[in-house]
Amino acid sequence: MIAKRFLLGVVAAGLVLALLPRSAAADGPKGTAVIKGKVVLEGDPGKTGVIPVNKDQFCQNAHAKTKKKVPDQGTIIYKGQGNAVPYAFVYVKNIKDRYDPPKDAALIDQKGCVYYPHVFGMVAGQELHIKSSDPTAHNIHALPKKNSEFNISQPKMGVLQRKGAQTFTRPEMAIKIKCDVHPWMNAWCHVMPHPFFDVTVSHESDGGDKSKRGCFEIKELPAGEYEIVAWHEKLGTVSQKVKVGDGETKEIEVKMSKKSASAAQPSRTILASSVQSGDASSDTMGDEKAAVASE
Ligand SMILES: [Cu+2]
Repeated sequence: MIAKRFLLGVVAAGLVLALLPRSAAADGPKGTAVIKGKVVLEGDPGKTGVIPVNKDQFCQNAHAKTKKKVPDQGTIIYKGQGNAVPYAFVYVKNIKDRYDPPKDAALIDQKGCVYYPHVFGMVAGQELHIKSSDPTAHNIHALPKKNSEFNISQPKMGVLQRKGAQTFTRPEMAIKIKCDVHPWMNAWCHVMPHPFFDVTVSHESDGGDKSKRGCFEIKELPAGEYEIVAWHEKLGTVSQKVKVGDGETKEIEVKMSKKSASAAQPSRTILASSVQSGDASSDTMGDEKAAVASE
């Protein structure tokens, strides 16, 4: 009798365990492998585009102190640093496990009528907080295809963090984010099912380290053979296979070119009047020899 009760207890405990929500253990495996490297452009980068902030007095004033033209972030190539490509989204394609989103929210800021960061990644389900550092009106309009669209007006400075309101629940590449008040304001959000991605380092104004421009690093990978994909809004996507073992760091160079642009997302339109002739790059990037990957 006692043995029978014990057996029933074991069966019941097993049932409870089996019925526990899978989310309790949804986070996929992490490891100790690292894949890092640099994204570079092969070929002539052309000139850096300039955004027409002068079409709005507030936006113009916000940049008046620096007396520099405001670069179109998607056209910046660091010619003086081996044609380093900033704002490329680099990710691992063939990860089968699903991962829980991090508890910390991602943050996008509207500052001087420019989005920071210009390109970012999130894990599906992660919160997105939306900040405005500008005492002028913006609206932030996300245009996903697989997730819910949102369009929020932001008449004041501050951080919007309405729980659940700005979350992309499904993986989706290249969600365009724009401001309907200032048509040059654009950002790109990539929603991934896992955390194995990075954005190549950009200008210091967007949190970049000058010595690491164009570089990326994907950490905590389980050992394996992976397809590494790099996406850039003007240069399209390229991929390569990389095999990496436990505790190993593999360094790669990712080459993009105008040819790879044929598979690109639709390019942002830069108003012809906004692209200055002459050496806008040295104006915009200070000591940079930045130049544009022309369209
Ligand atoms: Cu705006």
